[in-house]
This record gives sequence, C-alpha cells and structure tokens, in this order.
Amino acid sequence: MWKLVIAEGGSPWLRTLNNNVGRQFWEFDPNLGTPEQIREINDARENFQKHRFEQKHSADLLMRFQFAAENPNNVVLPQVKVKDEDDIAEETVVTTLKRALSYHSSLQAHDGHWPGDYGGPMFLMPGLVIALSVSGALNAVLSKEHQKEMCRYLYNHQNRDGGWGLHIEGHSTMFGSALTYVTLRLLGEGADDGDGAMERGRKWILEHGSASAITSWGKMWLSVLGVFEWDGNNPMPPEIWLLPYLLPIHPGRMWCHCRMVYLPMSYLYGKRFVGPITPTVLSLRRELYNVPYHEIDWNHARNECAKEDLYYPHPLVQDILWAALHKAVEPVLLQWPGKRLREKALSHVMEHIHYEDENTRYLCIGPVNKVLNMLCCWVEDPNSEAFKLHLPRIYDYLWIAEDGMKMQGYNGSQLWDAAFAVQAILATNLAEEYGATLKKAHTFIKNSQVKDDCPGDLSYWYRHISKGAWPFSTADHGWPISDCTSEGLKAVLLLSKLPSDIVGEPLEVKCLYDAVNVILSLQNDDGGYATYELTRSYAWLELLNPAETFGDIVIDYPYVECTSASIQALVSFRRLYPGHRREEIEKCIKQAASFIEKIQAEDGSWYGSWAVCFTYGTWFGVKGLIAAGKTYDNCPSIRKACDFLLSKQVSSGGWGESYLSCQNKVYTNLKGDKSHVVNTGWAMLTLIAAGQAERDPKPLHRAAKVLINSQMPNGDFPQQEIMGVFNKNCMITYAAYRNIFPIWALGEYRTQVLQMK
Ligand code: LAN
Repeated sequence: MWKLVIAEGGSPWLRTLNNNVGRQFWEFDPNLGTPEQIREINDARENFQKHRFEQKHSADLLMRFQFAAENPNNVVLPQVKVKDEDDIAEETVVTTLKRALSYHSSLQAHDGHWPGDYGGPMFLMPGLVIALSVSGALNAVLSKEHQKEMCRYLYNHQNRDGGWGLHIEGHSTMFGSALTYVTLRLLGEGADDGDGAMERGRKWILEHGSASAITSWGKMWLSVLGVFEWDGNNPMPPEIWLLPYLLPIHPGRMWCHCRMVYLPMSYLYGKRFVGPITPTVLSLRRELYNVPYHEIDWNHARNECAKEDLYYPHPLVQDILWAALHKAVEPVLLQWPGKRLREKALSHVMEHIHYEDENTRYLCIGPVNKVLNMLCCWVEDPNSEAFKLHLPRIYDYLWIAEDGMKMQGYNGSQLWDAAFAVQAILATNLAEEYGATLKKAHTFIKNSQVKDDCPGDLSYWYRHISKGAWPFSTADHGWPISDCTSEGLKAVLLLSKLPSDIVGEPLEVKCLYDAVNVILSLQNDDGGYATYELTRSYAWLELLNPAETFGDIVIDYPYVECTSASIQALVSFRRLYPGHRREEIEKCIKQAASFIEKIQAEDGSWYGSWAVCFTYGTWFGVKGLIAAGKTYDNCPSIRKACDFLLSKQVSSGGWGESYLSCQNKVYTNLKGDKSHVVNTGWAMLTLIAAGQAERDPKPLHRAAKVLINSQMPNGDFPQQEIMGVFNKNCMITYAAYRNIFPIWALGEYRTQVLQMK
C-alpha cells in the first residue's frame, strides 16, 4: 500500500535547512495495508474511473484514508441540515463548524502542515519521464508501482474524444495529447495497449495536425527525446544572458518562472541535445506523424500550432524575429568563431543553473525547471554530484490519489494552506477547542520562514532579498513571494495575540521586522505588488511570449491578490507595532489601496489571477480596501463590488464560477448554475466584510444554508470543480480549499452575522 511520509529525508543526497519540515512524499510498501484498507482504495479507484468524465477532479482519498486510520478516535458530531434559510440557529452553525474543524484537524500532519494534492496540469509529468528516460534513470527512480500509478492517472484523464488536455478539466490539446501519449509509451505501454486508449490517442493526434503542430514547449521536449528535430524549434539562444541588463528584454528582468524555464531550455537548445535513439524513439517517429519522419518540413513546423492549443497566438513581430535568428544568427553561433561565444554562453547558463539548484535544495522554482535543470546537470556530466542531488527531490513533486500518480505544480502548497487554515480557524471563535491544531500550525509557520538571503551578489543572480519572507511551500524551496509573506505574517500576528500556553510562543519580533522589510521592498512604483519580485520590465514584452498556451508569462505583473495581501499584513502589523517604520508603512498602504481601486473593472469586480477568478479577485479587492480603512459607505468601489457579487448568486443560494471565467475574462457560471463551496465561501467572506449583514442578511443566510447542507457525513466538504489557475489558461488543484473556505466563511457568518443579530 502507498504511504504518505512527512518531514523525512531518507537519502544521503538530500539537502535541507530545517530537518525537512513540510516535506511530503509517497512511498510504496508492499507489506502495508489490511485487506479492508486495500479494498477501500480499490473501490475508490474504481469509482473514480467509472465517473471520470463527470467528476474529473479526484477527492484526495488515499491521503484521507491514511489519516482516518491514524486518527481512529476522531469523534464526529451528528450531521445537521438546514431547511429554512430564514431561521438558521447558531447552534447549527457551531455544530457544522465543530464537525468541519475536527475533520480538518485530523488531516494535519505531525509537523503542523496540511498535506494535499497540488496536481491539475497535464504537461508536467511528460517532462519528468522524458528527462529520466534520456538520462537512463527512469527505472532506478520510478519503481514499477510508480509507473503503474502514473499510467493509471494518464488513462483516467484521457478525454472522451481520445485526446488529453492542458489540465484535468480542459479540452484536448496537442500539447497534452502528444506529450501524454509519448509518456505512456516511455512508461512501457505499447502502441495498442489500454483497451484501445492508445489507438484513440494516436488518432486524435494524427487528425489534429500530428505532433508537428505541438506548442513550442512540446517541440522542445520532443526534440530532447529525438522524435522532433531541433531545426523545427524557434531559437532559444543562451547568448541572451550575455546582453546588457539595461535592455528591457534581458532575461534577468523577466518573471522568475519564465526566466527559470528558458534558462535550461536555452542550454539544451544551445547544445542541440538529443537523447539516445532507441527502438521506442524510432517507433514514435512513425506513430506521431502523418508523413514519414524524414519528409517533415521542419522549417514550416517551427511556427505550426494546433488551433486547440492556441491561447496566445504569436504576433507577427515574433515570426520575423525568430526567422531572423534562425536563419541568420544561429548558423554563425554554431561555427567557429561564433561557437566560442556559444560556449561562453552555455557555461554562463550552467553557472546560473547550479546556483538555483543549490539555493532551492534541488527543488528548483517549479516542476518544469526542476526536471530541465536536472537534465542539464546530466548533460553536463552524467556522473555529476548535481544530478545525484536532484534525484531524491523528484518525489517531492509526485502525489497519489484515487485517480493515480501525478506530477504536481509545485512541491506543495504547505505554507499557503497553513496560513489560510489558521485564519479560518481563528475566524470561528472556537480557537480554544482547537488549540493543539493551532499550536502545530504555528510551529510549522515559524519553521518555514526564510532565514537568509541567497548567497553572493544578489544582483548578479537577479535575485531579490529573501530574508524574512515566507515561501509558498517549504523553507527548503525558499523562493520569497509577496502574498505568501503577507499571509504568513498575518497568521503569526493573529496567533501572537493568543495565550502562548495554547498556541505556543510568538515569533521573535526581529523576524516580524524582517517580513515587513520584505513586503515593503516589493512594492512597485505604481503601488501594486507582483509575485516574487518587483516588476522589472514592460508589459509590451508580452509580445515576445513564445508559449502559445500561456498568457502573461514574460514579466512579473502586479496583481490584486498580492497587493491586497500586502495591505492586510501591514495593517495588522501596524496595529501591534505602530512605531516601526511608520511613515513608510503608511505611505505603502495608501498607494497600494489606490492601485487596487484603479484596477477594478467597470462592473465592480476584480480579476483574480491565481484562482477562479472574479469571486477570488473580488474577495481580495474588497478585503484590501477595507483593511486600508475604506467602508461600504465611504467607498464606491466597495459598493460596486457588493452589487457585482450579489448579481452572481445562483438560485440555490451559492456561487459557482467556472474556469472559463479565467480564459475568457468574462464571468461564467458552472454548468447548470451549480454552486461551489469554495466560490460560495469567497463571496460570503467578501460580503460579510463589507457589512452586508447590516443591510440585508438574506443572501448570507441563503449562502450559509448551501455550505451547511453540503457538508458530508464525516465533516469533510465535497471536492467540486478545480479552482486554482495560472497564466490565464491552466488550472491547478487546491485540495485544502474545500475545507478551509467553508470553515472560514461559516466562522465569519457565526461571529459577524448571527451573533450581531
Ligand atoms: C503559483 C502558486 C502560488 C501562487 C500564489 C501565491 C497563490 C499567488 O498568489 C501568486 C503566484 C503563485 C506564487 C504561483 C505562480 C505560478 C505557479 C508557480 C503557481 C500557480 C504554481 C505553479 C505555477 C508555475 C508557473 C507552473 C509551471 C508552469 C510554467 C508556465 C512555468
């Protein structure tokens, strides 16, 4: 049976700063599990498979089964339901909350964090499997059980039409389909395996323009594997790193995720690296195309892209630029004396790769650059220590649920979830009963703060300060993020107000100051906040975004979420430490608030970029303005936002926003105007914060009824549609949200609506 392991190392090649706090990975132990437990898992798998076209999101059941077995004494109060929304008794809400909190506490790991599934995107696992295949490490790293579960996952997420999407709920794309097909083949599946699934996959690919119409990132992976020619790729010259930083296009000015992905890609491109040409590779060259491989027009393939994949089509400037680089510049750089420059650029790039590997304890910033960096280390030296140091960190990115084993979008969402969970629990006013949970979470948050800046001259490495920041996942990952720092700071400040015999010792004041320093340092001139760094270049650079499936990747834009979280954190801090950097904080809050007002849409909403989307963004927009001292009565923005949300309440009383909102930037209900517990939670939190209870509590009662009645017999809430998003177009799972936001919203409902009656 599979077992989730927490905060453990287990490899001499594993680097850690804090004893692996927050680390989560799955291990297979053939001797584990009673027959009943194994049956329970198999039933869940079967059930998922059976309903996979209606319910595409798994419910993270393997982890839940494990925690249930570890907490046999977790008492659950009897379930309560509401019939009449006009008469919700406080007792009913309190019972619902206690049931939800006991359940959620039972999912907390011993190091204080809430582990969970952070899957969703379908384009991540192929990178891992291709990198491991070409470096010959596949079977050493991924056991037969791993590979079996990965195949299960890929088959489970095949669409009805035979293709695979960009993410689990998405329509079929060439990027998803060709890469998944290749991955299944590399994992040992035959071209006709899977009860016709492989054949249907191939058919989808061949009918939609074949693998030559895959997106640029797909072309790169297929080239590494040897089933696509490097000549069919647009140039990614490593020399760009040698340009002066003054130029707006310098990669040091790009969004760190973009920069960190194109860094190793430029190495592989610059080297024209191709893995060993095996029989499977030769066979794939036949399976993936409509014409014989040697007849493919690679120059034409450079700009081909299936229409299903095109979210951000290349503007003409790009085509001209890539053609010029491809035809005129590359030939020079591939021959002496241009080759000398190429070599210099490659070694410069490799230096940066090693720096980033070391300073993330070989986790790297995300799943794409993790496997690319790992492969670059192998290409540089197959026997290198660097490659060995990469291997144990692969498991940090893998997760298993009843739909199979997936590769996650990060090494988890540990800090983010814990910071929200603390705020949610405290909102219920039941803190004392859940003191043990809060204490553990507090310890976790304290252990996850980033203690130091990266070493060396930060500007040489294009790194911002990190000392005092909170990361999204773990301290070992270590990349500082504006809103993670803010949510982390908000959580520890709230906890510092409670008795330390209940929640543990507060964080040292100097650590709070460090966090504030990070937040202040991240404000842009226009008052807004981007994600990891200051905005370093111009929005027009997006014209050069070569990734057809993603929007807004080239620079780090300011976001309503990041800006609002920063205001909230600084306001909470100022209340407790009014003397510290007073004027700077004052000014920062003011400018951030006017930035938020400025970016509000005409209809009163805010577009959130990191979850779906108008309900999420509007929650942040309103919370930020209220923290900055605005009210419904004195601020038209808040009034408009409330009207907006009220106009989107569905007939059941909840809110349900589809992921299509993000892509199309138009509010879209879920199919059948269904409500979703997470959207309902955000909308309630927003309206309650804006004083809806005093004006007309009826919409809040209706929403509370939806949440109460959605609770499951064991205290859990149902996993509904996928809620996270990035780069406008790709969805990502936030498994803890289904518990956190109903708790938070019902908590506020209890204290701000019912107790105010
Ligand atoms: C994340 C996860 C966390 C998220 C929040 C903190 C929630 C947000 O408020 C700010 C942005 C941030 C940090 C974020 C940015 C984009 C990420 C890193 C991700 C969604 C997780 C995965 C995604 C990353 C870009 C995926 C790899 C794909 C590429 C296109 C490079």
